[in-house]
Amino acid sequence: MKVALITGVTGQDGAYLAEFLLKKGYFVHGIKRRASSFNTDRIDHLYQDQHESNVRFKLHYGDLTDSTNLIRIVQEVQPDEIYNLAAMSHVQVSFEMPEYTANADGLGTLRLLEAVRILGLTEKTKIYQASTSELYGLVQAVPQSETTPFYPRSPYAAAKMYAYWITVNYREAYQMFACNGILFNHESPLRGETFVTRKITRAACKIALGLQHCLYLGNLSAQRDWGHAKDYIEAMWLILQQEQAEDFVIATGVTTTVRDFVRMSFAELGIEIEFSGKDEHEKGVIIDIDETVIRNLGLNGEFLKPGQTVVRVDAKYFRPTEVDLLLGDPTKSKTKLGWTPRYDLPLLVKDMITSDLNLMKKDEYLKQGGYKTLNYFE
Ligand code: NDP
Ligand code: GDR
Repeated sequence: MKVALITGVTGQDGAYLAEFLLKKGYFVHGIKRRASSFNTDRIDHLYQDQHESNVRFKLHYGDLTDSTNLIRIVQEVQPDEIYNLAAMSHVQVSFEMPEYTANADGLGTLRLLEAVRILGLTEKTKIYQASTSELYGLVQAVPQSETTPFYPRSPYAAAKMYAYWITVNYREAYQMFACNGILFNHESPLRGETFVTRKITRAACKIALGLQHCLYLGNLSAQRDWGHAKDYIEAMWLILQQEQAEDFVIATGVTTTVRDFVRMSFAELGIEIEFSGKDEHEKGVIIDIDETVIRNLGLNGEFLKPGQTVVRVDAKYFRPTEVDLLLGDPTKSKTKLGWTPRYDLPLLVKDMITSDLNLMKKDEYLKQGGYKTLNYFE
């Protein structure tokens, strides 16, 4: 039985990857951080009682900032494959926590590579490093491929740049099977709530149900190449199944503005939005409500009125330095890995809206039923 170790198993990609590898028959070990409350929502459905026989999923407490902990886990697990997905992954937050981001995202990768080397596992253990399209940063060329120069634009991207090169270096210096997947943005119903797509799909559903009035966003003109996380974790696995260790761009080859993602999300709920104004004054106004669609979705729509502003720009969401345009060239992954994404953007938006609508309807139902959250401080 193949053994995989996933860092960042409690995150969006970690959850999908763990499920995918379990289905492939792997024994999956995951590293989770100790937190004061439960942080395993995304993987609770995979939980296996460790007292049962045939257990194939095990969690270990750990942190990428703790070398001795990583060495102990790698020694205990003896993994055939390591997927290093753990990171402080929020670009805007990295401007507020640059040193921690460098430690976890940059040095954390080094610590893991060193653990494998020190333990003499360089021939056994393959390593996948979660690299990112943020490395391209300030646009040098489009579409961006494996040969496009990097120009990081945030502490996050600078830390990931170190992780990228140290992975390449360990491959060349110690003949380790260590690869970078340069993944463009990928989203899903499990996406963290503060990344722009999920923030938009959650808010659109809440607004449609009258649970929220307005959505505040930053730069609506940023363009991203958005895919579905389910497709992207499969590419991670394919990268480690190749004969040779190499780096791959994983992307859809289609780019879209944040503004259009907003339009598509509301349209999925039967709500048409028109943007007016410019830059920080830009507003998204409802121009039409398709009552039939709203009714078909089981929403009453009574909260929405044509002319109502449901999106506003707030300067606090702008970043000190922005990445304006990401558009990936997936030619190499398509030809060498045989990787083809199943989701396009409209399908991704549909999946996220369907899921968030279900979540929000639960909230609305509880609210209508008079349920109130307990206040422990009263
Ligand atoms: P998430 O933010 O959803 O998950 C990050 C994971 O890392 C969480 O499990 C988190 O734990 C864990 N983590 C954070 N800091 C540490 C630490 N110091 N030690 C151990 N674990 C830690 O990210 P995604 O799943 O979206 O992304 C996975 C990886 O891929 C990340 O490295 C990200 O930078 C990279 N990436 C993501 C892309 C995307 O579009 N999603 C695109 C390209 C790259 P906890 O749950 O406790 O917070
Ligand atoms: P990104 O994702 O920075 O590309 O990093 P995010 O969804 O945070 O931002 C995408 C674009 O949307 C603009 N934006 C906003 N972003 C957020 N979060 N909140 C807002 O209110 C908002 N308004 C506009 C941003 O300025 C940006 O241009 C993600 C992460 O998953 C990284 O870990 C990963 O490496 C890259 O994708 C590829």
